[in-house]
Amino acid sequence: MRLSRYFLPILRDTPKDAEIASHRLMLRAGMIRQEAAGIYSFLPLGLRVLKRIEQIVREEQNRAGAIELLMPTIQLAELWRTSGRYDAYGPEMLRIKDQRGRELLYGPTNEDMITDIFRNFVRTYRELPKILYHIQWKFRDEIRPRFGVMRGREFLMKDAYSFDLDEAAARLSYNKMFVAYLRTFARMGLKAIPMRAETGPIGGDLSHEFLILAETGESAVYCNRDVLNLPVPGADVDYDADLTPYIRPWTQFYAATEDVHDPARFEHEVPPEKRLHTRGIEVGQIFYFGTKYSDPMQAYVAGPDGMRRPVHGGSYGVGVSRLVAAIIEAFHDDAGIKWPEPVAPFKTIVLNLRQGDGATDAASEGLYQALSHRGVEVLYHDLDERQGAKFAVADLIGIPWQVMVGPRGLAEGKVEVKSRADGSQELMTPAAAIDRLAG
Ligand code: 5CA
Repeated sequence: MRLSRYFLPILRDTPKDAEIASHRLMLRAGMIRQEAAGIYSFLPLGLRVLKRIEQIVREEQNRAGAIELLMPTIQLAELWRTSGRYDAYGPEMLRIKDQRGRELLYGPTNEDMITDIFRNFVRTYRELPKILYHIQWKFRDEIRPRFGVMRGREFLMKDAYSFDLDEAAARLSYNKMFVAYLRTFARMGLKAIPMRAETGPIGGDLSHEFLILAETGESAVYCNRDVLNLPVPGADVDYDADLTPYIRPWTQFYAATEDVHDPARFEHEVPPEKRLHTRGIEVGQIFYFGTKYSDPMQAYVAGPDGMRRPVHGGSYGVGVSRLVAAIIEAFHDDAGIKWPEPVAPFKTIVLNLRQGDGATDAASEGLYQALSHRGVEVLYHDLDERQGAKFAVADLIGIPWQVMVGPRGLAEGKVEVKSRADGSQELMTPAAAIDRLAG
């Protein structure tokens, strides 16, 4: 992509009302624009990151055996009455009427709808277990939307729903999602820690929140420092095998959010030097809620004995749009964002340091073409701007590799390749740079 043809509305000034780094950087880097309180457009650069996060989430859901579908954002109020949640949900739900006077709502979550789909098609235990998921926009009319896409009103969520014959089977589904979440966040470069959590309006008695530790996080957390060093299951994990050996290390250490924190237990279980009390950003939450929805909605299946009984369910959310901000909170410096490669909007940026100079233009153009042909996502800074301004933009938008093409280096047949992550720089021939970046 040539910057001269792209749409990258960089802001010069730091936006005044953005309180945390990720919000400021997303606005400055031209990733998002606020349309209303807690409602954002994702501009092209922001959308690229959102899509990459979404794809990692999708791949790990699929690997765990979950099946993707897509439910609408708009739902019937009637449906929520069948589960008894319409009145219970409260003012965060955006209630709408269509022109025929039918009551609709903009979905804040989908337990009710997926249970309705399930009960319509599934009759027997032979079709179980099933985990269905979608990646869809949600609306929650938060009283205090803040920190940009971190706490929005409209936000993108991956929500999965499991269906099992009994509690024991449902716990296996819960474990699958637990492991899938460990892998999902690790692939984005994040250390997300599962912590025992409150279930809130989703219901149920077993829940974990996955949090990344950050001073700017909204949740207070308490844990044993040792959880920070636990291994994450590899890509070869067998989701049909017993997953408890992967999970037990994570659940044996104390790790709890404020809502369920037990100070006496914390002090009893965690030696003083291991106690960590800090803040975190919740990037995902998983719930087991038994028959909370299947009971009132009569989502029954016949068991091996022919008896019909309500299915046991769980739901599993990942904050896809929130992750864009959470990753920036974890990876930035004073100059800007430092994207981990797996979620970066482009892998490489080519900086033409003397636009209009025949040799520099030709070398930059050549690099841009060659990298593109080799399948590297590359942004070519081909605008007529000062060197310093180009460096600043490259650092701000955080592309992992910067290739600097200038007359001084070219005189020796070299370009400079700089890593945004650690600032290291290396002179090499354009051919070597292409091999390095396309490797
Ligand atoms: N139905 C369940 C699981 S599918 C559910 O809704 N869970 S949740 O309420 O915990 O939301 C799932 C994830 O969505 C959260 O962990 C969080 O990462 C993200 N999320 C929740 N509210 C917001 C919000 N206002 N803005 C951005 N992300 C949010």
